[in-house]
Amino acid sequence: MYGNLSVTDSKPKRNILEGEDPERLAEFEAKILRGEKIEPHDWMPKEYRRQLIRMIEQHAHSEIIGALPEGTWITRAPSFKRKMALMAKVQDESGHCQLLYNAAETLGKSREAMINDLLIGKSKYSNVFNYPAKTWADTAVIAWLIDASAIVNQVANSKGSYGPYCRALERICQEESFHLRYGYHNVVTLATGTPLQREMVQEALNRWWRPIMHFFGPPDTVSEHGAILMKWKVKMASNDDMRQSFLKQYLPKIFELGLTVPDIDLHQDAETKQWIIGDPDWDEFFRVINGDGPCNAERLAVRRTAEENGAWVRRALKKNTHAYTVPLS
Ligand code: BYC
Repeated sequence: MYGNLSVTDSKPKRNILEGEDPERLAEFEAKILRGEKIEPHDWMPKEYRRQLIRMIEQHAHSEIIGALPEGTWITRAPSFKRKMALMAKVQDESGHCQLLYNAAETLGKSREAMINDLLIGKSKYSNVFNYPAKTWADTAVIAWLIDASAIVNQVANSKGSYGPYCRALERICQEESFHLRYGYHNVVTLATGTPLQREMVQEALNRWWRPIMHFFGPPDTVSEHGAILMKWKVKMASNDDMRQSFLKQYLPKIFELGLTVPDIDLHQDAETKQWIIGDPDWDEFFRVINGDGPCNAERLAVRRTAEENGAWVRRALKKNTHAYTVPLS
């Protein structure tokens, strides 16, 4: 199903639970099994903390960088109504990153350290935001299908084990559902518009299809972290299962609009009804997430400039915090 992609067994596996107290570990795992939430002051294994920081931090970076491809279209939106809606969406995405950085901070990594790791290229963020939004139709496809992908993933994970992350995801998903409706409305408008508008939206879908397949992460046979994250209910389904859930929900809607996807091997298994996709070029996925995508350098450069331009505001806020602690008489 995925070309020649396979797990490499050459790396020796480290014991991720080395040094953990077996009794506390058993108690922690039993709590998760009972469906209870883990809160910041509860005991947790080091690996649970490390994995959560990695995943929530990547998610926060994805939101802040994710505002950029659509953000470039605010000034070029085709009507005042569309401009207002797009501005609200971009603002929401920036709000999501605040919620997520807050959730990650409860695990002990400071926001400054997270931002720094993003800016020096140490931390990852979602592959999809390293591609350009070439036309207005690209923003429509992003808002519909990338937000739909995010909802599939985040609604499931909001039922997970870490309290602060789950609560942030619940709020985020409510806003993403508005984004999805907005994106779908845009896509329908273009798909039922002039032949040129139809062509534009089909081209945008062709450009975004493979990155969207990559969005859910590499196949389960290759996913490094999936097994432990699912055991500890951080991820509520595997990458392939999330991808399948998206395909089942959204392929019929795409076809209903008379649009196609650029995958000649795509078919539905007659017995299982599972969608089987062709190889979406996993080499490209790994190149992009490791820094060599069409827009990686540009995206980080924009964030670095924003960080530098905002430094004086953060300095001023820090100074004023002291002023506010002095009681007014
Ligand atoms: N992009 O072991 P695996 C949004 C990395 S933003 C980049 O399967 P895991 C929106 C992975 O990190 C929402 N990297 O990983 C915003 C790992 O590398 P490291 C974004 C990826 O964690 C604005 C390696 O590949 N969503 O919706 O078990 C506007 C091996 O992977 C990707 C989230 O962040 C990727 N797509 O599963 C519009 C959801 N996939 O860390 C919309 C939260 C994998 O070892 N995250 N990698 O160096 C997750 O659910 C999981 O982390 C993933 C990956 C499913 C993404």
